[in-house]
Amino acid sequence: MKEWYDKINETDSVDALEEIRIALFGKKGVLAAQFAKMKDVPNEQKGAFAKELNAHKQNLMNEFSAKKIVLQTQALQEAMKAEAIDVSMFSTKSAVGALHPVMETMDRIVEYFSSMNFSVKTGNIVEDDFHNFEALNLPKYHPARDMQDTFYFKDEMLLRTHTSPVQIRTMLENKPPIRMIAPGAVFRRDYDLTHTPMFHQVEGLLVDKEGAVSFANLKFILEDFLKYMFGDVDVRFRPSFFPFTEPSAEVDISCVFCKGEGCRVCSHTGWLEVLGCGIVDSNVFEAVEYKDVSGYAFGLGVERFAMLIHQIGDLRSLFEGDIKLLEQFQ
Ligand code: 2NL
Repeated sequence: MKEWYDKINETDSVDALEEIRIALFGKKGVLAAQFAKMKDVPNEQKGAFAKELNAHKQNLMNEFSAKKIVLQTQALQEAMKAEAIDVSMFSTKSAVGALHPVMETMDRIVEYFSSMNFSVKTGNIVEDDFHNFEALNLPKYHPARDMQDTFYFKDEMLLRTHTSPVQIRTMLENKPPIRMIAPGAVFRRDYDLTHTPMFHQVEGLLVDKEGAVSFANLKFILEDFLKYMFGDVDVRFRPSFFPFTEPSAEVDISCVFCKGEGCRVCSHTGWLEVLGCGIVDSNVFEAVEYKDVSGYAFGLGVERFAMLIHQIGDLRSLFEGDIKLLEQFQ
């Protein structure tokens, strides 16, 4: 019997202990075999034999139970250690959020004009024909509408092709003077290297008394603005045409890639077109019933600004949600 105490004590796993239990206490186990010997023991010794065997049985069962608790506790602790989750541990690669380069650029544009006392207005993305076209001197069937062909709903409703309807609504709801910008998403039926069907615009409008607003005022603020955005660049104005301004101009900056030397990006001209502007056409003021006023207006594409600031080659990459591109602007 003695060796079974040692066996129990030396066991180091729950499984091995279970094998001992079967070998010792099982139906065909060691104890059962000892009790079976009772019938061969002379009668006068049976009492002492049974007493000793029962004592062993009781002691072995106590040893077994104690060992079982020790081994089970040990196994549980090891399992808990192995499966433990350290909730205080965090990945060193946790991502840092950042504004999309288009939004960051838009914020910077808004910041400049806010500092110049322009108020910031937003409006509807789904507009009607009057506010998007008619009031802006773009009558139905006017060929200039082709340039801005867009997405139509029923009943002359459409996705706005510029943020100008915000200015029209602001003029209809307020008396002059007006000094505002309208940032936001606009839609056109275009898709290539430099055009996406949705892009962002900031348009500006300033209206005051007749004779109070000159092209010189417009020229000053746009030059100052472009130097704020692009640093020490040259700025030039070229005559152009927009239906809603007369006279109109396109504004170029000296190429930010080659400093005006001539390169692929500026088509070897040394200049990059960044803005359209002009003196508000009298037909626009007529449409909103403004009398004896003068004003200037301008419009720009935010994606184009973001591309030039961050030197991004393909406009479409700004809309692909590619984390590798976006991470570069954190
Ligand atoms: C461009 C050119 C421009 C305007 C937008 C405007 C708005 C009103 C009245 C008159 Cl309510 N003009 N906006 C004027 C000139 C140019 O945008 O190239 N945009 C991306």
